[in-house]
Amino acid sequence: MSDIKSEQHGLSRRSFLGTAAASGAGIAGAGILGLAGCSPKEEGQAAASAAKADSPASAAAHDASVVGPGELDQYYGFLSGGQSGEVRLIGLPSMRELMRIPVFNMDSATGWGRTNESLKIINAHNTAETNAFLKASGLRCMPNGDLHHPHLSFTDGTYDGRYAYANDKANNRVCRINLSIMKTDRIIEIPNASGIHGLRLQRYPKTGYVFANGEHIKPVSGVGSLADEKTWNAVYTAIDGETMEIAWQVLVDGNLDNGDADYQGKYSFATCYNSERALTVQGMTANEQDWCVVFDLAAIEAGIKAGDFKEVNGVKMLDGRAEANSKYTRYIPVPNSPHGCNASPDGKYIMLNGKLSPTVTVVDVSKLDDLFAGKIKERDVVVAEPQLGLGPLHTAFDGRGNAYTTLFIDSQMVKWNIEDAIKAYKGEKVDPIRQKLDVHYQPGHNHSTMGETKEADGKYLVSLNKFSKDRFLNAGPLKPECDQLIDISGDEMVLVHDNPTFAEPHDLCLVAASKVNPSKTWDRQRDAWWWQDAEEQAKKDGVDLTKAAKVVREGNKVRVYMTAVAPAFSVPQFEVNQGDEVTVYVTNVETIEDLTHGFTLEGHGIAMEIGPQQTSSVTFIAARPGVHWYYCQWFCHALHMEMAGQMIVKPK
Ligand code: CUK
Ligand code: CUA
Repeated sequence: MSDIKSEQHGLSRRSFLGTAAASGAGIAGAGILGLAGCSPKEEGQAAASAAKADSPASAAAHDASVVGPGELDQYYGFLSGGQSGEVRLIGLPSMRELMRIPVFNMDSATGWGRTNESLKIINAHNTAETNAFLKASGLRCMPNGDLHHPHLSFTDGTYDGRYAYANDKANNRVCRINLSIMKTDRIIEIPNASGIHGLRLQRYPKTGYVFANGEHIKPVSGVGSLADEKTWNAVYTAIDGETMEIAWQVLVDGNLDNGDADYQGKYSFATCYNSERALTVQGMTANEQDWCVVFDLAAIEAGIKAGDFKEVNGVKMLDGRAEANSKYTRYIPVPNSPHGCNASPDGKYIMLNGKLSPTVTVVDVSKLDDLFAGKIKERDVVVAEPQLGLGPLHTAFDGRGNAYTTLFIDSQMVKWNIEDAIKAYKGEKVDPIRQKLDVHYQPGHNHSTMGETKEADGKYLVSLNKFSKDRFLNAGPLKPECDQLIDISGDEMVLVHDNPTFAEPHDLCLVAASKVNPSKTWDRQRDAWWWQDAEEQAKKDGVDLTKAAKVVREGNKVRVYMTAVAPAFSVPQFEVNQGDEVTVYVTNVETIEDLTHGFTLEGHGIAMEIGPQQTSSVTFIAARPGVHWYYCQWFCHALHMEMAGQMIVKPK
């Protein structure tokens, strides 16, 4: 395995690093863990040669990513924020960050996780256990999340610009982002499953189902026993993308990792790295082969109709375990602890990335009917298994028959031809590998423009690298990640740009700009659901939110209604008693774009965004006697500093 060389640079630091990593590893194939086997001296030498090797190519092609002042990008990128819990919107090819969309985090700028409107969305579908936990902990909402996989809704195999969905591995949640306002509009917690990780969508006829993999095995109510981990299971979940209700769950064996769905609307897939059902690294990596679980969607729907399920914590759960010999699932053996799972844009193949095996396993989707009918065996659906390099994690496509796989240990992108890989598997003497390109360093996901749709256009590929090491000015012990842009429009991949990113992009979607059309301001009619509670309360108080300047007292509850028009709040001062429960409603009545106001109340942990035509509200206890200024925290006018007021809190 260690003789795979970089075609571009001969035996560069990558093969060197890969060799060191592989030989430093104690257990077979666990070279990923062996990265620590690379000494600082080796890293330094290697880095110097890498910088030299790359400079001609990057300099020559640098222009390709320059989008001048005032010019617009051609693609949106929906980038995961990993353990930052947010989604980031970037532009391609400039790789400029356009926006951050808070989801599973709390956000100081917009008040996400603090405003009444955001808390309602965040907490609306918590399980009873989570609500009890929040209460016991004195938390308003889960303050963190680990967002890996943002993906956009489909109609007929391509993006329809309606929604994005993403997972939270840390707190077992799935979100939906409404692309017209670029805000999270639903968050649901998934019961029964643990470690919601892989997330992909039904492509055909539309989304449809949102498929979410439960990564961690645990005792599932009514099936597993705490005392015996061999009875623990993972749970695969299908969510209705329109209602955001859980349609069904399937009980499966082994830790589910990543997933995808076909282009025909018949099957979905999930890789598994722990067929051993072990709880330790040694145990999980013991087998030479793990598997990919295939789900037969029509069979599952028929099973639900026929009542072949158990209701577990309010969810319909079918039995798809390996030993159950279920009609709902098949387990395809795949070497070795496979990770990424990617459908090719021609709709023909599913790529299963070997991670601890240097191979990608290619499954022919057209053979799955026969597999489920019992006419062929599991491995008969495999039509290629090219050996590509060390640590294949994820694969992207150019729509011209080529695949691009990230090699984590080799720190490379490998371009290979799918049909040649199939010929080689049949025994023909062809080499499917077209090119290997160094990336910096240790790539995880990659994604090509429109590459997970039938409209894959083969223009750009982004490599999301886990380590930046020496690539940027040292930022301290915690280094940024490194996102790299690769031009794939020609015969050769060319690295054109890289930039640092904060913790920690896993995945992204690259969408033609024409597919997404966000609004320029909020729409009081269309978006009324956002401030529905405020509207109802205002009606009871005889207040029109868009004209309000009113303080309403009801016992120890105080409601303050105001508008924001540059450069003033309609209520410049209000008075409450210490201990009152105060709700402030602010409506921004500006009609022009980019005139966002804010409301920050000093000393109360409160700040919120109020976009043009939006209403935002926040509730708090006036526990601190004295004078507390509130001010607009979005620079909106020459008199922005003067856009302020005072809350007077009279002591008890
Ligand atoms: S996983 Cu991160 S590199 Cu969560 Cu998609 Cu593969
Ligand atoms: Cu309104 Cu600053």
